[in-house]
Amino acid sequence: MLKEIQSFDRRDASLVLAHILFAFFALFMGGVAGVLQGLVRGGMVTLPMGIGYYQLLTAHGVLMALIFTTYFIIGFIYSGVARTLGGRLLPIARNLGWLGFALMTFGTLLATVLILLNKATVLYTFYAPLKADPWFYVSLVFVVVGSWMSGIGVFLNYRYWKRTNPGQTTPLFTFMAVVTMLMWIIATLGVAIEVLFQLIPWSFGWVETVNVTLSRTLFWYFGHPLVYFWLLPAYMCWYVVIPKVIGGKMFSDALARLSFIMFLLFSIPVGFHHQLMEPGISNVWKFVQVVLTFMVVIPSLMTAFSLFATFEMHGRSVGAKGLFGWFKKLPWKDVRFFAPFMGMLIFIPAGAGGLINASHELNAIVHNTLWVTGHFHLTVATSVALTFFGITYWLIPSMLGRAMTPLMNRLGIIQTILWLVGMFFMSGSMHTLGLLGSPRRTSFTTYQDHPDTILWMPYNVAMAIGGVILFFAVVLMIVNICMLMSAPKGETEYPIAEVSEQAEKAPAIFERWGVWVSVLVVLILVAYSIPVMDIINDAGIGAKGFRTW
Ligand code: HAS
Ligand code: CU
Repeated sequence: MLKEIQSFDRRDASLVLAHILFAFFALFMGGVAGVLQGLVRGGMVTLPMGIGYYQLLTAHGVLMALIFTTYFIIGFIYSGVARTLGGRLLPIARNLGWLGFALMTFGTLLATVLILLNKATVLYTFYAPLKADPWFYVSLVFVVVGSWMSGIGVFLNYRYWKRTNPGQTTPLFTFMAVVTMLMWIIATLGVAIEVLFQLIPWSFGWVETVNVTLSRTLFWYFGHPLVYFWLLPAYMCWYVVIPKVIGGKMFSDALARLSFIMFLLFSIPVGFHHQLMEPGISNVWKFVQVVLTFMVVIPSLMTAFSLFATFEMHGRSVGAKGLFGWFKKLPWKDVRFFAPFMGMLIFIPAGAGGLINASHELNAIVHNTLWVTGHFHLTVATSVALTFFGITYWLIPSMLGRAMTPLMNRLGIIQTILWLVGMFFMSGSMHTLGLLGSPRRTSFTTYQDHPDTILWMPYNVAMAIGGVILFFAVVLMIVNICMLMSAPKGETEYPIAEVSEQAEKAPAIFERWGVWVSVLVVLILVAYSIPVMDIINDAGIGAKGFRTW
Protein backbone atom coordinates (compact mmCIF):
# COMPACT_ATOMS: atom_id res chain seq x y z
CA MET A 1 0.00 0.00 0.00
CA LEU A 2 2.77 2.39 0.92
CA LYS A 3 4.41 2.17 -2.47
CA GLU A 4 1.71 4.11 -4.27
CA ILE A 5 1.98 7.12 -2.01
CA GLN A 6 4.86 9.06 -3.41
CA SER A 7 3.96 12.70 -3.40
CA PHE A 8 3.66 14.56 -0.14
CA ASP A 9 0.90 16.88 0.95
CA ARG A 10 2.32 20.32 0.26
CA ARG A 11 1.53 21.54 3.77
CA ASP A 12 3.44 18.63 5.27
CA ALA A 13 6.31 19.17 2.87
CA SER A 14 6.58 22.86 3.87
CA LEU A 15 6.73 21.97 7.55
CA VAL A 16 9.45 19.39 6.94
CA LEU A 17 11.45 21.69 4.67
CA ALA A 18 11.24 24.61 7.10
CA HIS A 19 12.90 22.44 9.73
CA ILE A 20 15.53 20.99 7.41
CA LEU A 21 16.52 24.33 5.90
CA PHE A 22 16.73 26.04 9.28
CA ALA A 23 18.89 23.14 10.46
CA PHE A 24 21.37 23.71 7.66
CA PHE A 25 21.36 27.45 8.23
CA ALA A 26 22.44 26.72 11.82
CA LEU A 27 25.04 24.26 10.52
CA PHE A 28 26.54 26.94 8.32
CA MET A 29 26.69 29.56 11.07
CA GLY A 30 28.13 27.00 13.47
CA GLY A 31 30.65 25.99 10.82
CA VAL A 32 31.94 29.55 10.51
CA ALA A 33 32.49 29.67 14.27
CA GLY A 34 34.11 26.22 14.18
CA VAL A 35 36.75 27.00 11.55
CA LEU A 36 37.71 30.22 13.34
CA GLN A 37 38.19 28.33 16.60
CA GLY A 38 40.39 25.77 14.90
CA LEU A 39 42.53 28.53 13.40
CA VAL A 40 42.85 30.30 16.76
CA ARG A 41 43.97 27.12 18.47
CA GLY A 42 46.38 26.39 15.65
CA GLY A 43 47.92 29.83 16.26
CA MET A 44 47.02 30.98 12.74
CA VAL A 45 44.64 33.88 13.36
CA THR A 46 43.76 36.32 16.09
CA LEU A 47 40.11 37.23 16.29
CA PRO A 48 39.10 40.75 15.24
CA MET A 49 36.60 43.18 16.78
CA GLY A 50 36.88 41.88 20.31
CA ILE A 51 35.26 38.56 19.42
CA GLY A 52 36.26 36.01 22.05
CA TYR A 53 37.32 32.40 21.56
CA TYR A 54 34.80 31.19 24.12
CA GLN A 55 32.08 33.24 22.51
CA LEU A 56 32.69 31.42 19.23
CA LEU A 57 32.89 28.11 21.05
CA THR A 58 29.47 28.77 22.57
CA ALA A 59 27.98 29.70 19.19
CA HIS A 60 29.54 26.62 17.60
CA GLY A 61 28.29 24.19 20.25
CA VAL A 62 24.80 25.66 20.53
CA LEU A 63 24.20 25.98 16.78
CA MET A 64 25.71 22.65 15.75
CA ALA A 65 25.00 20.31 18.64
CA LEU A 66 21.69 21.70 19.85
CA ILE A 67 20.04 23.55 16.97
CA PHE A 68 21.15 21.75 13.78
CA THR A 69 20.34 18.37 15.30
CA THR A 70 16.99 19.23 16.89
CA TYR A 71 15.58 20.89 13.77
CA PHE A 72 16.81 18.16 11.48
CA ILE A 73 15.45 15.42 13.71
CA ILE A 74 12.01 16.96 14.04
CA GLY A 75 11.80 17.57 10.28
CA PHE A 76 12.89 14.01 9.51
CA ILE A 77 10.56 12.49 12.08
CA TYR A 78 7.56 14.44 10.82
CA SER A 79 8.30 13.40 7.24
CA GLY A 80 8.52 9.72 8.16
CA VAL A 81 5.42 9.80 10.35
CA ALA A 82 3.48 11.35 7.47
CA ARG A 83 4.93 8.81 5.05
CA THR A 84 4.23 5.73 7.15
CA LEU A 85 0.89 6.71 8.73
CA GLY A 86 -1.19 6.96 5.62
CA GLY A 87 0.58 9.60 3.57
CA ARG A 88 -0.21 12.80 5.42
CA LEU A 89 -0.10 14.33 8.86
CA LEU A 90 -3.10 14.82 11.08
CA PRO A 91 -3.93 18.58 10.98
CA ILE A 92 -3.45 18.93 14.74
CA ALA A 93 -0.02 17.32 14.46
CA ARG A 94 0.94 19.67 11.64
CA ASN A 95 -0.26 22.68 13.60
CA LEU A 96 1.65 21.61 16.67
CA GLY A 97 4.68 21.14 14.43
CA TRP A 98 4.40 24.74 13.27
CA LEU A 99 3.83 25.99 16.82
CA GLY A 100 6.94 24.09 17.87
CA PHE A 101 8.88 25.54 14.96
CA ALA A 102 7.83 29.08 15.89
CA LEU A 103 8.72 28.68 19.57
CA MET A 104 12.06 27.04 18.83
CA THR A 105 12.96 29.64 16.23
CA PHE A 106 12.16 32.51 18.56
CA GLY A 107 14.30 30.86 21.24
CA THR A 108 17.15 30.16 18.83
CA LEU A 109 17.26 33.71 17.47
CA LEU A 110 17.17 35.21 20.96
CA ALA A 111 19.95 32.89 22.14
CA THR A 112 22.07 33.64 19.06
CA VAL A 113 21.73 37.39 19.52
CA LEU A 114 22.75 37.13 23.17
CA ILE A 115 25.75 34.98 22.28
CA LEU A 116 26.79 37.44 19.57
CA LEU A 117 26.43 40.31 22.06
CA ASN A 118 28.81 38.37 24.30
CA LYS A 119 26.21 38.09 27.05
CA ALA A 120 26.02 34.33 27.18
CA THR A 121 29.53 32.98 26.76
CA VAL A 122 28.81 29.87 28.82
CA LEU A 123 29.40 27.12 26.20
CA TYR A 124 26.74 24.71 25.07
CA THR A 125 26.55 22.96 28.45
CA PHE A 126 25.94 26.32 30.23
CA TYR A 127 27.51 25.07 33.45
CA ALA A 128 26.89 27.11 36.58
CA PRO A 129 28.54 29.02 38.19
CA LEU A 130 29.25 30.63 34.79
CA LYS A 131 26.40 33.10 34.71
CA ALA A 132 24.77 34.17 31.42
CA ASP A 133 22.25 36.91 30.80
CA PRO A 134 18.93 35.62 32.25
CA TRP A 135 17.24 35.92 28.86
CA PHE A 136 19.64 33.32 27.49
CA TYR A 137 18.13 30.78 29.86
CA VAL A 138 14.65 31.99 28.92
CA SER A 139 15.50 31.43 25.26
CA LEU A 140 16.41 27.82 26.06
CA VAL A 141 12.97 27.35 27.59
CA PHE A 142 11.44 28.36 24.26
CA VAL A 143 13.56 25.84 22.38
CA VAL A 144 12.71 23.01 24.75
CA VAL A 145 8.99 23.80 25.02
CA GLY A 146 8.86 24.14 21.22
CA SER A 147 10.34 20.68 20.81
CA TRP A 148 7.71 19.32 23.22
CA MET A 149 4.96 20.67 20.96
CA SER A 150 6.37 18.68 18.07
CA GLY A 151 6.67 15.62 20.29
CA ILE A 152 3.02 15.91 21.33
CA GLY A 153 2.11 16.28 17.65
CA VAL A 154 3.82 12.97 16.90
CA PHE A 155 2.04 11.27 19.81
CA LEU A 156 -1.40 12.54 18.73
CA ASN A 157 -0.83 11.43 15.17
CA TYR A 158 0.24 8.02 16.45
CA ARG A 159 -2.78 7.70 18.76
CA TYR A 160 -5.16 8.60 15.96
CA TRP A 161 -3.60 5.98 13.70
CA LYS A 162 -3.82 3.35 16.42
CA ARG A 163 -7.51 4.10 16.92
CA THR A 164 -8.31 3.97 13.24
CA ASN A 165 -6.19 0.86 12.61
CA PRO A 166 -7.06 -1.35 15.57
CA GLY A 167 -4.99 -4.47 16.06
CA GLN A 168 -2.32 -3.42 13.56
CA THR A 169 1.37 -3.14 14.39
CA THR A 170 2.60 0.41 14.08
CA PRO A 171 4.96 0.95 11.14
CA LEU A 172 8.53 0.69 12.39
CA PHE A 173 9.48 4.26 11.51
CA THR A 174 6.65 5.71 13.57
CA PHE A 175 7.28 3.32 16.44
CA MET A 176 10.87 4.54 16.54
CA ALA A 177 9.75 8.16 16.27
CA VAL A 178 7.47 7.70 19.28
CA VAL A 179 10.29 6.14 21.33
CA THR A 180 12.66 8.96 20.37
CA MET A 181 10.25 11.73 21.30
CA LEU A 182 9.17 9.97 24.50
CA MET A 183 12.79 9.65 25.59
CA TRP A 184 13.36 13.29 24.66
CA ILE A 185 10.42 14.60 26.69
CA ILE A 186 11.32 12.57 29.78
CA ALA A 187 14.96 13.62 29.48
CA THR A 188 14.30 17.33 28.96
CA LEU A 189 12.36 17.43 32.24
CA GLY A 190 15.76 17.45 33.96
CA VAL A 191 17.12 20.44 32.09
CA ALA A 192 13.74 22.19 32.42
CA ILE A 193 13.94 21.86 36.21
CA GLU A 194 17.54 23.10 36.17
CA VAL A 195 16.73 26.13 34.04
CA LEU A 196 13.38 27.06 35.61
CA PHE A 197 14.14 26.45 39.28
CA GLN A 198 17.86 27.11 39.46
CA LEU A 199 19.37 29.16 36.63
CA ILE A 200 16.56 31.62 35.89
CA PRO A 201 15.90 32.69 39.53
CA TRP A 202 19.67 32.94 40.12
CA SER A 203 20.53 34.89 36.97
CA PHE A 204 17.69 37.37 37.53
CA GLY A 205 19.05 37.87 41.05
CA TRP A 206 15.97 36.54 42.86
CA VAL A 207 18.23 34.13 44.73
CA GLU A 208 21.88 34.74 45.44
CA THR A 209 23.51 31.35 44.95
CA VAL A 210 23.16 28.16 42.99
CA ASN A 211 23.84 24.53 43.94
CA VAL A 212 26.41 23.70 41.26
CA THR A 213 26.52 19.94 41.74
CA LEU A 214 22.74 19.74 41.55
CA SER A 215 22.65 21.85 38.40
CA ARG A 216 25.25 19.68 36.70
CA THR A 217 23.45 16.51 37.77
CA LEU A 218 20.17 17.78 36.34
CA PHE A 219 22.02 18.80 33.19
CA TRP A 220 23.55 15.35 32.65
CA TYR A 221 20.31 13.59 33.52
CA PHE A 222 19.30 15.32 30.29
CA GLY A 223 22.69 15.52 28.58
CA HIS A 224 23.28 11.84 28.04
CA PRO A 225 19.87 11.02 26.57
CA LEU A 226 20.45 14.14 24.48
CA VAL A 227 23.21 12.28 22.64
CA TYR A 228 20.82 9.39 22.00
CA PHE A 229 18.24 11.86 20.77
CA TRP A 230 20.83 12.60 18.08
CA LEU A 231 21.72 8.97 17.51
CA LEU A 232 18.29 7.34 17.33
CA PRO A 233 17.13 9.17 14.18
CA ALA A 234 20.40 8.07 12.56
CA TYR A 235 19.57 4.51 13.65
CA MET A 236 16.09 4.98 12.14
CA CYS A 237 17.80 5.62 8.84
CA TRP A 238 20.15 2.66 9.29
CA TYR A 239 17.36 0.25 10.19
CA VAL A 240 14.50 1.45 8.00
CA VAL A 241 15.96 3.38 5.06
CA ILE A 242 19.32 1.78 4.26
CA PRO A 243 18.00 -1.76 3.56
CA LYS A 244 15.69 -0.25 0.96
CA VAL A 245 18.43 1.91 -0.56
CA ILE A 246 20.66 -1.14 -1.07
CA GLY A 247 17.74 -3.01 -2.63
CA GLY A 248 17.36 -5.48 0.23
CA LYS A 249 15.07 -6.10 3.17
CA MET A 250 15.29 -5.46 6.86
CA PHE A 251 16.79 -8.34 8.81
CA SER A 252 14.40 -8.13 11.76
CA ASP A 253 11.73 -5.68 12.76
CA ALA A 254 11.32 -7.13 16.26
CA LEU A 255 15.03 -6.78 17.01
CA ALA A 256 14.96 -3.15 15.90
CA ARG A 257 12.02 -2.44 18.20
CA LEU A 258 13.66 -4.24 21.10
CA SER A 259 16.81 -2.17 20.69
CA PHE A 260 14.78 1.05 20.73
CA ILE A 261 12.93 -0.03 23.89
CA MET A 262 16.31 -0.69 25.48
CA PHE A 263 17.44 2.80 24.49
CA LEU A 264 14.34 4.23 26.11
CA LEU A 265 15.02 2.35 29.34
CA PHE A 266 18.75 2.79 29.65
CA SER A 267 19.52 6.15 28.06
CA ILE A 268 18.44 8.25 30.99
CA PRO A 269 19.68 6.79 34.31
CA VAL A 270 23.34 7.13 33.27
CA GLY A 271 24.22 10.84 33.50
CA PHE A 272 26.89 10.32 36.17
CA HIS A 273 29.28 8.94 33.55
CA HIS A 274 29.82 12.61 32.69
CA GLN A 275 30.51 13.38 36.34
CA LEU A 276 32.86 10.57 37.28
CA MET A 277 35.60 13.03 38.27
CA GLU A 278 33.27 15.29 40.26
CA PRO A 279 33.20 15.46 44.04
CA GLY A 280 29.91 15.34 45.95
CA ILE A 281 28.59 12.09 44.41
CA SER A 282 29.51 8.84 46.12
CA ASN A 283 31.34 6.13 44.21
CA VAL A 284 28.52 3.67 44.79
CA TRP A 285 26.11 5.72 42.70
CA LYS A 286 28.71 6.38 40.06
CA PHE A 287 29.22 2.62 39.88
CA VAL A 288 25.48 1.95 39.53
CA GLN A 289 25.21 4.40 36.66
CA VAL A 290 28.32 3.06 34.94
CA VAL A 291 26.76 -0.41 35.00
CA LEU A 292 23.64 1.05 33.37
CA THR A 293 25.88 2.85 30.86
CA PHE A 294 27.27 -0.49 29.77
CA MET A 295 23.69 -1.75 29.47
CA VAL A 296 22.92 0.98 26.95
CA VAL A 297 25.83 -0.20 24.82
CA ILE A 298 23.96 -3.47 24.16
CA PRO A 299 21.29 -2.04 21.83
CA SER A 300 24.10 -0.45 19.78
CA LEU A 301 25.81 -3.82 19.49
CA MET A 302 22.45 -5.30 18.48
CA THR A 303 22.21 -2.60 15.83
CA ALA A 304 25.66 -3.43 14.49
CA PHE A 305 24.67 -7.11 14.34
CA SER A 306 21.43 -6.32 12.60
CA LEU A 307 23.14 -4.14 9.99
CA PHE A 308 25.75 -6.76 9.18
CA ALA A 309 22.94 -9.31 8.87
CA THR A 310 20.99 -7.04 6.52
CA PHE A 311 24.05 -6.45 4.33
CA GLU A 312 24.96 -10.11 4.22
CA MET A 313 21.41 -11.28 3.56
CA HIS A 314 21.13 -8.88 0.66
CA GLY A 315 24.59 -9.77 -0.67
CA ARG A 316 23.79 -13.48 -0.70
CA SER A 317 20.45 -12.88 -2.39
CA VAL A 318 22.30 -11.28 -5.30
CA GLY A 319 24.94 -13.98 -5.52
CA ALA A 320 27.70 -12.90 -3.12
CA LYS A 321 29.99 -15.72 -1.98
CA GLY A 322 32.30 -16.21 1.01
CA LEU A 323 32.44 -14.41 4.33
CA PHE A 324 32.77 -10.87 2.99
CA GLY A 325 31.46 -11.20 -0.57
CA TRP A 326 28.45 -9.03 0.39
CA PHE A 327 30.79 -6.08 0.79
CA LYS A 328 31.26 -5.78 -2.97
CA LYS A 329 27.52 -5.86 -3.62
CA LEU A 330 26.81 -2.63 -1.74
CA PRO A 331 25.91 0.45 -3.81
CA TRP A 332 29.09 2.41 -3.17
CA LYS A 333 28.33 5.03 -5.79
CA ASP A 334 24.97 6.01 -4.31
CA VAL A 335 25.34 8.88 -1.83
CA ARG A 336 22.11 7.87 -0.09
CA PHE A 337 24.03 4.77 0.97
CA PHE A 338 27.62 5.98 1.00
CA ALA A 339 27.24 8.86 3.46
CA PRO A 340 25.29 6.94 6.14
CA PHE A 341 27.51 3.89 5.66
CA MET A 342 30.59 5.96 6.38
CA GLY A 343 28.73 7.14 9.46
CA MET A 344 28.30 3.51 10.55
CA LEU A 345 31.92 2.69 9.91
CA ILE A 346 33.13 5.64 11.98
CA PHE A 347 30.72 4.67 14.73
CA ILE A 348 32.85 1.60 15.45
CA PRO A 349 35.89 3.59 16.74
CA ALA A 350 33.57 6.32 18.03
CA GLY A 351 31.66 3.85 20.18
CA ALA A 352 34.88 2.23 21.36
CA GLY A 353 36.01 5.66 22.55
CA GLY A 354 32.73 5.93 24.47
CA LEU A 355 33.50 2.68 26.28
CA ILE A 356 36.87 4.10 27.27
CA ASN A 357 35.21 7.26 28.59
CA ALA A 358 32.72 5.26 30.60
CA SER A 359 35.40 3.24 32.40
CA HIS A 360 36.11 5.08 35.64
CA GLU A 361 39.90 4.70 35.69
CA LEU A 362 40.31 5.57 32.02
CA ASN A 363 37.97 8.50 32.43
CA ALA A 364 40.46 9.91 34.93
CA ILE A 365 42.96 10.14 32.05
CA VAL A 366 40.71 11.55 29.35
CA HIS A 367 38.19 13.65 31.26
CA ASN A 368 38.30 17.36 30.41
CA THR A 369 40.91 16.74 27.72
CA LEU A 370 40.53 17.16 23.98
CA TRP A 371 40.04 13.38 23.78
CA VAL A 372 36.40 13.94 24.74
CA THR A 373 36.03 16.61 22.06
CA GLY A 374 37.50 14.08 19.62
CA HIS A 375 34.97 11.48 20.81
CA PHE A 376 31.96 13.62 20.09
CA HIS A 377 33.27 14.84 16.78
CA LEU A 378 33.25 11.19 15.70
CA THR A 379 29.88 10.30 17.21
CA VAL A 380 27.60 13.24 16.63
CA ALA A 381 29.64 15.21 14.10
CA THR A 382 30.49 12.25 11.88
CA SER A 383 28.26 9.20 12.42
CA VAL A 384 25.12 11.25 13.02
CA ALA A 385 25.94 14.21 10.77
CA LEU A 386 26.89 12.08 7.75
CA THR A 387 23.71 10.05 8.18
CA PHE A 388 21.66 13.25 8.27
CA PHE A 389 23.44 14.47 5.15
CA GLY A 390 22.73 11.15 3.44
CA ILE A 391 19.03 11.53 4.31
CA THR A 392 18.95 15.09 2.94
CA TYR A 393 19.85 13.92 -0.59
CA TRP A 394 16.54 12.12 -0.97
CA LEU A 395 14.40 13.95 1.61
CA ILE A 396 14.53 17.40 -0.01
CA PRO A 397 13.73 16.25 -3.55
CA SER A 398 11.04 13.88 -2.35
CA MET A 399 9.36 16.74 -0.45
CA LEU A 400 9.53 19.00 -3.49
CA GLY A 401 8.60 16.52 -6.20
CA ARG A 402 12.05 16.84 -7.75
CA ALA A 403 14.78 14.38 -8.68
CA MET A 404 18.45 14.34 -7.76
CA THR A 405 20.77 14.38 -10.79
CA PRO A 406 23.96 12.28 -11.20
CA LEU A 407 26.00 15.47 -10.72
CA MET A 408 24.39 16.08 -7.31
CA ASN A 409 25.04 12.48 -6.37
CA ARG A 410 28.72 12.89 -7.30
CA LEU A 411 29.02 16.15 -5.36
CA GLY A 412 27.40 14.35 -2.42
CA ILE A 413 30.08 11.65 -2.53
CA ILE A 414 32.81 14.29 -2.72
CA GLN A 415 31.20 16.10 0.22
CA THR A 416 31.23 12.89 2.25
CA ILE A 417 34.89 12.22 1.47
CA LEU A 418 35.86 15.80 2.33
CA TRP A 419 34.04 15.46 5.63
CA LEU A 420 35.83 12.19 6.40
CA VAL A 421 39.27 13.59 5.55
CA GLY A 422 38.64 16.75 7.57
CA MET A 423 37.41 14.74 10.51
CA PHE A 424 40.33 12.31 10.28
CA PHE A 425 42.75 15.18 10.80
CA MET A 426 40.66 17.04 13.30
CA SER A 427 39.30 14.27 15.47
CA GLY A 428 42.48 12.22 15.17
CA SER A 429 44.50 15.17 16.46
CA MET A 430 41.98 15.81 19.21
CA HIS A 431 42.21 12.25 20.47
CA THR A 432 46.00 12.36 20.41
CA LEU A 433 46.20 15.79 22.04
CA GLY A 434 43.85 14.55 24.74
CA LEU A 435 46.13 11.64 25.54
CA LEU A 436 49.03 14.09 25.65
CA GLY A 437 47.13 16.05 28.28
CA SER A 438 45.83 19.02 26.30
CA PRO A 439 42.70 20.39 27.99
CA ARG A 440 39.35 20.92 26.28
CA ARG A 441 37.34 24.16 26.55
CA THR A 442 40.65 26.07 26.60
CA SER A 443 41.92 28.42 23.92
CA PHE A 444 45.57 28.35 24.87
CA THR A 445 47.77 27.07 27.66
CA THR A 446 51.30 25.76 28.11
CA TYR A 447 50.88 24.87 31.78
CA GLN A 448 53.59 27.37 32.77
CA ASP A 449 55.79 26.37 29.85
CA HIS A 450 55.84 22.71 30.71
CA PRO A 451 58.21 21.08 28.15
CA ASP A 452 55.70 18.37 27.19
CA THR A 453 53.33 20.93 25.79
CA ILE A 454 55.71 21.48 22.86
CA LEU A 455 54.49 18.11 21.60
CA TRP A 456 51.03 19.57 21.18
CA MET A 457 51.76 22.14 18.53
CA PRO A 458 51.94 19.94 15.40
CA TYR A 459 48.64 18.36 16.36
CA ASN A 460 47.09 21.77 16.91
CA VAL A 461 48.10 22.65 13.36
CA ALA A 462 46.71 19.37 12.00
CA MET A 463 43.49 20.11 13.89
CA ALA A 464 43.24 23.51 12.23
CA ILE A 465 43.87 21.98 8.79
CA GLY A 466 41.11 19.46 9.48
CA GLY A 467 38.85 22.34 10.53
CA VAL A 468 39.47 24.19 7.28
CA ILE A 469 38.72 21.08 5.20
CA LEU A 470 35.52 20.61 7.20
CA PHE A 471 34.53 24.19 6.56
CA PHE A 472 34.83 23.59 2.81
CA ALA A 473 32.72 20.48 3.32
CA VAL A 474 30.04 22.55 5.08
CA VAL A 475 30.05 25.04 2.21
CA LEU A 476 29.76 22.21 -0.33
CA MET A 477 26.83 20.78 1.65
CA ILE A 478 25.08 24.13 1.42
CA VAL A 479 25.78 24.25 -2.33
CA ASN A 480 24.36 20.72 -2.63
CA ILE A 481 21.23 21.78 -0.79
CA CYS A 482 20.71 24.76 -3.10
CA MET A 483 21.07 22.39 -6.05
CA LEU A 484 18.61 19.90 -4.55
CA MET A 485 16.11 22.69 -3.99
CA SER A 486 16.26 23.58 -7.66
CA ALA A 487 16.62 20.05 -9.06
CA PRO A 488 14.57 19.16 -12.14
CA LYS A 489 10.96 18.14 -11.54
CA GLY A 490 10.53 14.43 -11.06
CA GLU A 491 9.84 11.68 -8.57
CA THR A 492 12.10 10.76 -5.70
CA GLU A 493 11.38 7.73 -3.61
CA TYR A 494 11.04 8.04 0.16
CA PRO A 495 12.84 4.79 0.97
CA ILE A 496 11.17 2.61 3.58
CA ALA A 497 12.28 -1.02 3.68
CA GLU A 498 10.15 -4.11 3.99
CA VAL A 499 10.96 -6.76 6.55
CA SER A 500 12.50 -10.06 5.50
CA GLU A 501 9.98 -12.92 5.17
CA GLN A 502 11.85 -15.09 7.67
CA ALA A 503 11.71 -12.46 10.44
CA GLU A 504 9.52 -12.95 13.52
CA LYS A 505 6.60 -10.61 14.06
CA ALA A 506 7.11 -7.94 16.74
CA PRO A 507 5.38 -8.86 20.03
CA ALA A 508 2.55 -6.54 21.06
CA ILE A 509 4.18 -5.79 24.41
CA PHE A 510 6.56 -3.41 22.64
CA GLU A 511 3.72 -0.92 22.40
CA ARG A 512 2.63 -1.13 26.03
CA TRP A 513 4.01 2.32 26.77
CA GLY A 514 2.70 2.33 30.34
CA VAL A 515 4.89 -0.69 31.12
CA TRP A 516 8.06 0.82 29.65
CA VAL A 517 7.59 4.24 31.16
CA SER A 518 6.98 2.64 34.57
CA VAL A 519 10.16 0.57 34.31
CA LEU A 520 12.03 3.68 33.24
CA VAL A 521 10.69 5.70 36.17
CA VAL A 522 11.80 2.95 38.57
CA LEU A 523 15.28 2.91 37.01
CA ILE A 524 15.53 6.70 37.26
CA LEU A 525 14.41 6.65 40.89
CA VAL A 526 16.92 3.91 41.73
CA ALA A 527 19.77 5.69 39.98
CA TYR A 528 19.06 9.22 41.16
CA SER A 529 16.93 9.48 44.35
CA ILE A 530 19.59 8.93 47.00
CA PRO A 531 22.46 10.77 45.29
CA VAL A 532 20.22 13.77 44.56
CA MET A 533 19.04 13.83 48.19
CA ASP A 534 22.69 13.75 49.27
CA ILE A 535 23.54 16.59 46.89
CA ILE A 536 20.71 18.71 48.28
CA ASN A 537 21.53 17.91 51.91
CA ASP A 538 25.27 18.57 51.47
CA ALA A 539 24.66 21.78 49.54
CA GLY A 540 26.53 24.24 51.76
CA ILE A 541 26.13 27.87 50.80
CA GLY A 542 26.18 27.47 47.02
CA ALA A 543 28.03 29.50 44.39
CA LYS A 544 27.47 33.16 43.61
CA GLY A 545 28.19 33.06 39.91
CA PHE A 546 30.92 34.38 37.66
CA ARG A 547 31.23 36.22 34.42
CA THR A 548 34.68 35.11 33.27
CA TRP A 549 34.54 36.74 29.84
FE1 HAS B 1 29.63 9.76 24.40
C1 HAS B 1 31.00 12.29 26.34
C2 HAS B 1 30.33 7.50 26.85
C3 HAS B 1 28.06 7.30 22.58
C4 HAS B 1 28.27 12.17 22.36
N1 HAS B 1 29.65 11.82 24.34
C5 HAS B 1 30.29 12.67 25.22
C6 HAS B 1 30.07 14.04 24.83
C7 HAS B 1 29.26 14.01 23.72
C8 HAS B 1 29.01 12.62 23.43
C9 HAS B 1 28.69 15.19 22.96
O1 HAS B 1 31.15 7.52 29.79
C10 HAS B 1 30.66 15.28 25.50
C11 HAS B 1 29.74 15.96 26.44
C12 HAS B 1 30.42 17.17 27.03
O2 HAS B 1 30.40 18.21 26.38
O3 HAS B 1 31.01 17.04 28.10
N2 HAS B 1 29.32 7.75 24.65
C13 HAS B 1 29.70 7.02 25.71
C14 HAS B 1 29.32 5.63 25.51
C15 HAS B 1 28.69 5.57 24.28
C16 HAS B 1 28.67 6.92 23.77
C17 HAS B 1 29.55 4.48 26.44
N3 HAS B 1 28.42 9.73 22.78
C18 HAS B 1 27.87 8.62 22.19
C19 HAS B 1 27.05 9.01 21.09
C20 HAS B 1 27.11 10.39 21.02
C21 HAS B 1 27.98 10.82 22.09
C22 HAS B 1 26.27 8.06 20.21
C23 HAS B 1 26.46 11.34 20.08
C24 HAS B 1 25.71 11.04 19.09
N4 HAS B 1 30.53 9.86 26.20
C25 HAS B 1 30.67 8.82 27.08
C26 HAS B 1 31.26 9.31 28.33
C27 HAS B 1 31.44 10.68 28.19
C28 HAS B 1 30.98 11.00 26.86
C29 HAS B 1 31.60 8.56 29.52
C30 HAS B 1 32.01 11.66 29.24
C31 HAS B 1 33.44 11.88 29.02
C32 HAS B 1 33.98 12.91 29.99
O4 HAS B 1 34.87 12.53 30.77
O5 HAS B 1 33.55 14.06 29.97
C33 HAS B 1 28.07 4.32 23.68
O6 HAS B 1 26.70 4.52 23.46
C34 HAS B 1 28.73 3.89 22.40
C35 HAS B 1 28.21 2.53 21.93
C36 HAS B 1 28.55 2.27 20.49
C37 HAS B 1 29.11 1.17 19.99
C38 HAS B 1 29.39 1.08 18.51
C39 HAS B 1 28.40 0.18 17.75
C40 HAS B 1 28.66 0.25 16.27
C41 HAS B 1 27.72 0.37 15.30
C42 HAS B 1 28.16 0.53 13.86
C43 HAS B 1 28.11 -0.75 13.07
C44 HAS B 1 28.76 -0.56 11.74
C45 HAS B 1 28.49 -1.25 10.62
C46 HAS B 1 29.25 -0.97 9.37
C47 HAS B 1 27.47 -2.32 10.57
C48 HAS B 1 29.48 0.03 20.85
C49 HAS B 1 26.27 0.37 15.58
C50 HAS B 1 30.48 -1.80 9.40
C51 HAS B 1 30.99 -2.15 8.07
C52 HAS B 1 32.20 -2.64 7.85
C53 HAS B 1 32.63 -2.94 6.49
C54 HAS B 1 33.17 -2.90 8.95
CU1 CU C 1 26.90 10.20 28.02
